[in-house]
Amino acid sequence: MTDDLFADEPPQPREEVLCRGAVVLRHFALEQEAELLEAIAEVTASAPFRQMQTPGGYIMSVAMSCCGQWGWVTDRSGYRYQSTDPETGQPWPTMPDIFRKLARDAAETAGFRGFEPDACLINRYEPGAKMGLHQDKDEDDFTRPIVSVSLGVPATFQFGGSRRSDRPLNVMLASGDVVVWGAEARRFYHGVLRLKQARHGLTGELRYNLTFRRAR
Ligand code: MD6
Ligand code: FE
Repeated sequence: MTDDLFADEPPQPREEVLCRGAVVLRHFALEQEAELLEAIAEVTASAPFRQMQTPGGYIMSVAMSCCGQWGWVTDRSGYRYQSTDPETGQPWPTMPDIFRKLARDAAETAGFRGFEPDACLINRYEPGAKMGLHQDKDEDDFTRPIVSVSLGVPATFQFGGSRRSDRPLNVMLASGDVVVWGAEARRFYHGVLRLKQARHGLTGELRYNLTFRRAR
């Protein structure tokens, strides 16, 4: 950890392998933090954050929105991708270029060339919000990776294995950290522990997460 010894230099990106197919790119999006947050504000002005219902009838503690050709939604009838926002009936907002380029560059850095996301899920965590262990398995092509960008207050990301019972690794994700996830890790269980009360200069008490996928 040499970051703070050179406090007048921006922290240098660093790669931490979690397992075959999954890597954390520390600070990868840090320079673009403010611009990414502005783009989130623009997208969610037309597709507002909402807390969706799971098929089992629970209200998710994480508020979500989407942009791009496909949006991920859940309600009593199940999880799915759809091209329109169920709240407004309108197509999801266009994926901002800065999102698309970041996702592509991060994927390439992790060894997945030519990643063209058609879906971006935007998660917003308030203190106390969490996401239980789950697999991302509603996409058509599991040879495509997922790119996940953390912004704002840090969170503990849990990263398990192919079975729910596999004991997860706890990984702290700070603002600007990017996780790229593919190959044999693509369907591994993962989640986010209850967000602790903390402050970030640009987001206050909130954490945002962007997950980019190729849905179709
Ligand atoms: C989050 N992330 O960090 C939730 N899924 O808020 C995810 O569910 C996720 O970070 C697949 C790959 C990376 C992720
Ligand atoms: Fe996920």
